[in-house]
Amino acid sequence: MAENRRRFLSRAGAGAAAVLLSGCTSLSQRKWVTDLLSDVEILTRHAQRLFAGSQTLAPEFSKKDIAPVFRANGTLDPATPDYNAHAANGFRDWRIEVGGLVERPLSLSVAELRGFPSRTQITRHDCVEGWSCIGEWTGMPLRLVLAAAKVKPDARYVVFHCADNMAVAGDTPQFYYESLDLLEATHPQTLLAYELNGQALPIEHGAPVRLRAERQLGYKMAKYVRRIELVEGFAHINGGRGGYWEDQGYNWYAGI
Ligand SMILES: Nc1nc2c(c(=O)[nH]1)N[C@H]1C(S)=C(S)[C@@H](COP(=O)(O)O)O[C@H]1N2
Ligand SMILES: [Mo]
Repeated sequence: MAENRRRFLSRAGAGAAAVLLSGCTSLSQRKWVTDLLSDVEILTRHAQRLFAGSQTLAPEFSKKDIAPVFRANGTLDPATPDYNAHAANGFRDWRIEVGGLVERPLSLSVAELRGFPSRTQITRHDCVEGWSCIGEWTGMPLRLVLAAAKVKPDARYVVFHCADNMAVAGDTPQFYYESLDLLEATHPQTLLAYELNGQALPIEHGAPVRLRAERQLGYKMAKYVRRIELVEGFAHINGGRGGYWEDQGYNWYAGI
């Protein structure tokens, strides 16, 4: 019974999000629509957390369910001179900076990430554009990174800054970014992933390291992570809504 209700709620939530988000490029220009979306979002978040519990795991699948080709979406190659140089060097010198509201700022290479305990999970990726794909991800649980950095008590969100510039050539650079609250960031299935299906992460999927947050829609899962920043709020970052797509009108809370 509880299980049925949970399934119903998560489907209803995903359905509502999909309906509200379709065609949101033009709708989101209107302020009343985004205000309404954020009210609905708060209700959805509260309802889901009330019924689903804070640490419920997203479903995991078996090897036979893995898609032969994992679909790629959004940026497929950041292709900046800096990124190209790192790629040519097998990302040996790539470092992820962890800073902001932490007692111990970190700078982690991919080799160092691989030295921590890892988690491997076969999960389904759901994109708001209406496709899903099952793949096997391996990475370092983000909660271990946060524990190593010693998050300060006033931190509430984790912001992921990426290496891909979303602005058209000639415009002010606008790098992809995303954010999670600490509940989602410390969830056991939230990883800094460096492998897909047992291979080093390919460039189109976010090499060398991308976020996996398995209870969230695809756009939350930042690829090409360069910097992780602990903050009290994100109003001061770019458009102020906590992510590149959120700044264009998507919901900040993308729970499924
Ligand atoms: N840095 C960055 N991260 C990103 C995107 C992007 O364009 N840039 N696209 C997002 C979207 S909408 C989806 S569905 C997934 C796609 O991940 P994939 O290419 O591994 O399928 O990455 C997300 N993370
Ligand atoms: Mo997506």
